[in-house]
Amino acid sequence: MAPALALRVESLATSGIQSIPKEYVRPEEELSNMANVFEEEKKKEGPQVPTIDLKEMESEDEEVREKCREKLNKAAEEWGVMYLVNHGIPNEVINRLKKAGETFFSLPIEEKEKYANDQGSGKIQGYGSKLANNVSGQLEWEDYFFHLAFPEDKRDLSIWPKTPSDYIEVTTEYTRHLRGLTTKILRALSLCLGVEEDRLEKKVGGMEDLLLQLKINYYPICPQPELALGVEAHTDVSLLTFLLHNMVPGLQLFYEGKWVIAKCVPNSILVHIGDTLEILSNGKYKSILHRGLVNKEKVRISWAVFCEPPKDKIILKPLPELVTETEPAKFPPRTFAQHIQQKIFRKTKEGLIRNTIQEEPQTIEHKQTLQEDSAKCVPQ
Ligand SMILES: O=C(O)CCC(=O)C(=O)O
Ligand SMILES: [Fe+2]
Repeated sequence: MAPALALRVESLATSGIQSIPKEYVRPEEELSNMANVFEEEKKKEGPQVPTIDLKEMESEDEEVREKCREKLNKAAEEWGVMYLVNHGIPNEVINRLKKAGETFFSLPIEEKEKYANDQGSGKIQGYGSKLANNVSGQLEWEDYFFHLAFPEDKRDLSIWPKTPSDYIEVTTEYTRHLRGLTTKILRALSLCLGVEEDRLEKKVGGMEDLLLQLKINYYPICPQPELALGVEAHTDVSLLTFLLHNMVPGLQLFYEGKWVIAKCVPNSILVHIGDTLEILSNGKYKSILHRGLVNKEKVRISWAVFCEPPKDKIILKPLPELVTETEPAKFPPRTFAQHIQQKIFRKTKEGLIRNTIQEEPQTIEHKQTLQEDSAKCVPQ
């Protein structure tokens, strides 16, 4: 069967259309708080995503380190997302990584198509756009490039961009730094949870099995940003997600019942607690709902690195040390693949209900195809 052809959002955006095709128009209930991102970003009032200064984590003074861990713990409990500053990754490396992604996306679409993924046949790495799932037909205003970046022996460098010529070198350098930072954060969070310092790192597979997957999100200019979403509301399935962007605002976090825009904090990396960590921590840490807005003026690019446990090798469930009689396990055991599958299944069901399609026979059919599909989906 020929691969399903995805329409690139970039080609739509540059075609001169004044209104967006109906597949990109979000349903009424999603259209709240989609005000102008640039004005929102300037506002001083309202809740602000916490900032963790990692220099304090390295202090010689145990009291300073302890205070920093307390802040990290609070941020992970209350928000499930935070900015990391003084994270130790050289600015020069980050700037080169961004430049490489921008250069790739500035190539003509025909050039990028040479790297197109084929989601239907399970080839999920490469250049892509969301395919309409047949439930709601709903699409997102973004194209992306997705590939595994760590461990290095699991990478398929043949599908990485060849332009710019330093793409592999700078991405490798960034991911090595990020892998070190992942260990640092996992050690601190383990201590915050009151378990052995290397508990989380070992639980999720350590250096050999914990995967870092890079997704460069490319959000073209949108003629009707008040009707579209770059990325629809979701929580990340990962353990942690690290996020950089080109300083164009767009990320919104659902905090205390309201959408809050993430400020552009220079030299910071934003980190999300994902579902995997929410499960391991028995719900102490939250995987926050978030989405990506688009705008009329500037292309937005973000670099998300998802730290994920292997798909089938590890059973995810609350760490036994955190389960007590008064705090029973809040999540039944599952593999990472099963977790993704259950999530897609729930979403499909919601879509079916929304579209008032007869539920029973369709649901069973979808469940079957989704079981096959769960291993082949590009995370958000
Ligand atoms: O672009 C962003 O800021 C968010 C992207 C995101 O949530 C994702 O890729 O999972
Ligand atoms: Fe996300």
